[in-house]
Amino acid sequence: MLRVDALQAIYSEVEDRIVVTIMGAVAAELYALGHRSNFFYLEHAMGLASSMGLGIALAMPRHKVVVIDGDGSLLMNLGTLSTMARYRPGNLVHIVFDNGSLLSVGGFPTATATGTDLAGVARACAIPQVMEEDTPRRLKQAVADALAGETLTTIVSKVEAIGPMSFHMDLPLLENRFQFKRALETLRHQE
Ligand SMILES: Cc1ncc(C[n+]2csc(CCOP(=O)(O)OP(=O)(O)O)c2C)c(N)n1
Repeated sequence: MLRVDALQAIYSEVEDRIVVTIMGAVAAELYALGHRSNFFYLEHAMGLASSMGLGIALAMPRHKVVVIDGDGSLLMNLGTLSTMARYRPGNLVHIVFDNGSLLSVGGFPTATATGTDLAGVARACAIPQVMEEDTPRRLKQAVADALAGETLTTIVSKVEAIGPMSFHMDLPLLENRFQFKRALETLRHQE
């Protein structure tokens, strides 16, 4: 599965949700599909998109939060899985695109390329619902089901180590940060 096809498939499920992504290739791919003020692309702080998503999910329990993670990023912050499982917000959906690679910085192999099983780690950390979906159609269904439910979910999707032609995003970090903050405030005022 190409990650860009997976993103295309889930776009309609996540476009109105609070979305936090890791930086790099996947951020550029989602941005190219259509930026929304409720999307935040966490630059620089590798590994912490899930931690940021967890904080937002706990602070805004009436809203669904989707984190789009990568294998290299998750491996850098594996403890996030036990922290997520400890607080287990039912409004958090954690999608991990596992391409076995640090694609955004040149494609060095990660530990999932040598056998680490992130879905297994998530289960061992007590994430209550862990799924593995490797086609766009199945992933879309899994995301829809997780968003319709009230159970903290991690979905691991194996994808090819292929990224976009360009990582350019015409959106400076600070602009994204202010847009996103206002989007969250608007959601809060609707409560
Ligand atoms: C603390 C830290 N270390 C390293 C980097 C450089 N860096 C940016 S993206 C990236 C790779 C991310 O890998 P992964 O999560 O697997 O996503 P992919 O690039 O494969 O889509 C790295 C190493 C960084 N930004 N911060």
